[in-house]
Amino acid sequence: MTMDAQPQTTQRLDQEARDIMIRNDRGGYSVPTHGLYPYQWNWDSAFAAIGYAAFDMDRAWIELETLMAAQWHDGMVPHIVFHEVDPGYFPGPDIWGGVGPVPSTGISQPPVAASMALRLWDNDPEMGAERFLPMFDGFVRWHRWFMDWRLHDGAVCITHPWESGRDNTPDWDGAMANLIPRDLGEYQRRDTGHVDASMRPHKSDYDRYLTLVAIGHEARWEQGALHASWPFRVADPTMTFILLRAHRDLAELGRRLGRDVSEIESWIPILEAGAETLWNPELKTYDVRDTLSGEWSCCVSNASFLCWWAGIDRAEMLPHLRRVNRAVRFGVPSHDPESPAFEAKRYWRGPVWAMLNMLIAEGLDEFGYDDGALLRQNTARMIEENGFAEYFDPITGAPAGGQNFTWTAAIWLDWASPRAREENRWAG
Ligand code: 2M8
Repeated sequence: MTMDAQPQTTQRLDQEARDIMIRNDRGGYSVPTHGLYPYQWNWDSAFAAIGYAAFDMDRAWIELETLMAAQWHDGMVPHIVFHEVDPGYFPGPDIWGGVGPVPSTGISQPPVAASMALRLWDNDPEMGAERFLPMFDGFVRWHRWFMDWRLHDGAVCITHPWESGRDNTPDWDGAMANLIPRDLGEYQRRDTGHVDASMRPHKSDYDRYLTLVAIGHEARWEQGALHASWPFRVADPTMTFILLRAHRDLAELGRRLGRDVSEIESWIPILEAGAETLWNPELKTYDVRDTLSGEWSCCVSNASFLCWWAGIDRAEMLPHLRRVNRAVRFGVPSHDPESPAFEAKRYWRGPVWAMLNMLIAEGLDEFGYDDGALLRQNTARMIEENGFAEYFDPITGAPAGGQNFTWTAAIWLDWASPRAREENRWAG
């Protein structure tokens, strides 16, 4: 772990991060990066909002408002909003057949948005009530949609690897192997035209991703019809911990607005109990469980360490965190470096993701562990040395995936930059 950067370095990187955000701004929404991801992604936007908050508060709120404007009639807020069709990304709106008010995908993504909205309000006490009030009911309906359609024994499930945001993590290798892909004929991926194939999921993964999309599209994404027969349903710590925290934060937002938050508060103990069903007693970690086969994944991932963010401090987790971080130069690796499935550069099978580091570190801060401050410094150093990549090789720090990435820039501006730590009351 290292000392904070020199002030000139900080200033230069703050400017670079702002420039990236401005370049990725498409007017009302941000793309994660030019080329590879030309649309609005749900959790990317939530992180983008806190990045904008460092220099343009109005633009920060607009990011969330645009996202919520894509909310479906049933309450779901989609994982991608296809504002303008771009042939550079596959699968696009025609393949998804979303039925919302704006072309979109038919699944959601980790609901960090309420937590980021609370952060915006803290940063903007004068306008917080005015900007959040019109969105409050939409947020409640979205959170309720998860409670209605995604619970298994109180833990939150994903119905597509893309729903968790951790697309190709080894956590669902077992569930993916059990999913029989359809014969999809020829299709052309676009991601490997932007980024080296060694950093991306395999074709066998894409066959399954697209099979699930085809099933949902055929059923017009009607949850009642899909629920019983859906062939991929995995209880996931990412979703469970992030939604649990988001319920707490949404309840706080509702209280500030003088709204009745009893329904939101009633969801909290359900997810607290659900989180404990993700405790793998043999591995002694929070783990993924395939609800169809009942099998554990037996993986320690960066999502396992979101427990503190959710308000849960389990004694066994800190030694795991220290162990995986000792094995790499830059923590937190997305998969256990001691596992044979670990791949340092392949997307969610090993690389470090700055925005998950922020959530993990802030959870640690809240429980008074120094590990949070150390992780912030370590993440700052990773970005100083390697730029604003989509993700990073944890062993060397080498930038991987897309470059000039919105969420890495946003995380720098809001949290990792030494300036942010001084300015923001939440920073450790
Ligand atoms: C990645 O996922 C998309 C599909 O949603 C893709 O690979 O095409 C993931 O890292 C996801 O978490 C992220 O939101 C998205 C955009 O940054 O890219």
